[in-house]
Amino acid sequence: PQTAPSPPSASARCRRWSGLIRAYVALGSNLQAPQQQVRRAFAELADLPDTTLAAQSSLYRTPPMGPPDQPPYINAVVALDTTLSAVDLLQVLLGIERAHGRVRGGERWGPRTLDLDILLYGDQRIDEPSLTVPHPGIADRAFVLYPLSEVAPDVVIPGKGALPALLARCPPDGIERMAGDG
Ligand code: A4P
Ligand code: MG
Repeated sequence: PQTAPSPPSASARCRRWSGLIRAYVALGSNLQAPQQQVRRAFAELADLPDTTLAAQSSLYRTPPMGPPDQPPYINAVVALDTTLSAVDLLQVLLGIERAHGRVRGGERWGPRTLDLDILLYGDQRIDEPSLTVPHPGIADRAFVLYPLSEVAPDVVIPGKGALPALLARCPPDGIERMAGDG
């Protein structure tokens, strides 16, 4: 007797080519000339294969979340149009972090030269050991929501709601949009 083919695993589904996807990536840096780290990362993201940099936010100076004895962060968000799968996008982002001398293994939420997090990948929800999308912290972090609102004011975050409602619940505590970047 014939058996039905088993459905693809979550991992296989997320690796499958799925056409052009709008993804949003958060950038953060608070070590070694953070503004330059973020500006350099904009250029590197614009050069990624199979990917177009569709929009970039201003830079924001933000108070550190986590251990308070670390420098302020520079944060920003970009919109990417990509045919890379979510896991391939994560791999190229980790490569850019490594090229910026990112060292892992310090304290939780400790300082870093460059952090690149996938906030959204289309309207997909991904729950794998190495990748959670939407990014789990997205809805509570002013340093993510405010720059995101510059590039995607009305975006809907799967499982969390529309951005304007999330912004209304998240005061812009101490974050400062820097003039002249964008
Ligand atoms: N990973 C899972 N999901 C994702 C995703 N959506 N995007 C995995 C990117 N990576 C994802 O990441 C560890 C692993 O998470 C990756 O290898 C990937 O497989 P990591 O970058 O080494 O860990 P992390 O970023 O240090 O940890 P965590 O807890 O995610 O930290 P956050 O949430 O990124 O916070 N304060 C301000 N003002 N601004 C900041 O940007 N950032 C942090 C770090 C702390 N305080 C901050 C800021
Ligand atoms: Mg990260």
